[in-house]
Amino acid sequence: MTFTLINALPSPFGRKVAIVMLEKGITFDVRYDVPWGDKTCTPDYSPLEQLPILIGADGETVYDSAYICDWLEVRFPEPALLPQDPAARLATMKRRMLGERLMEVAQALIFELHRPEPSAPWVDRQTRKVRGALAELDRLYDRAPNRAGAVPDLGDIAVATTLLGIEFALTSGLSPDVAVLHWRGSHPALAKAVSALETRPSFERTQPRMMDVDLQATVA
Ligand SMILES: N[C@@H](CCC(=O)N[C@@H](CS)C(=O)NCC(=O)O)C(=O)O
Repeated sequence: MTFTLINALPSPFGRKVAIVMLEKGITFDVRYDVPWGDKTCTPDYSPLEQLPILIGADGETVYDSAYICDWLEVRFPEPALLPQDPAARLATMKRRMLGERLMEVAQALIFELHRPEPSAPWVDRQTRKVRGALAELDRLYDRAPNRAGAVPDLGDIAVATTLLGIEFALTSGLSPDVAVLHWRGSHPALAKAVSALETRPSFERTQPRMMDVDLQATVA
């Protein structure tokens, strides 16, 4: 059975799904799309008009990266990316939730900074959330240092794709250079966990790349 993943080259949400599929050994084709563009195909498959979207050979469509990962875990349970033990499972789900929410607030901050007149209170609010989520995740990884050497679970994959997505946004110029987004130098436990994952084939094969996206035009 072959899947098609509708994705965007720089998307951390799409990368997370691609990594989960590679870790589970699921074969898939990729179709690239720009969801903000006039020619986007996302409305044909998702009422939320966002990618990633997974299309099965039977035409079933699955959307929203978190739900796609859950769907894959149910349909393809091996290798398991969520632990069975209840405490470990909840810890994984917490890291995953923080990783996913962090990407959303970082994205909201970046979008706001692209506006002609960013709202200072809104920027402050998103900045506090980014700072808080990074500090909490660093604390969680510091308390569980063995995560850095373990086979990644859904929490690790969500956290790492978010952090690497933020880093890519900075280095590619998608994001203005704001201090709070430079997580690597200031969060040693996160830096260690991400370094251990970056060299895995699933991460190497899904490195983010630039696409022709004009965020300023989109948000202005
Ligand atoms: N919660 C969604 C967020 C996905 C998301 O923000 N995707 C972006 C591309 S990276 C998108 O499609 N944006 C278009 C829009 O929000 O209208 C998920 O996890 O799948």
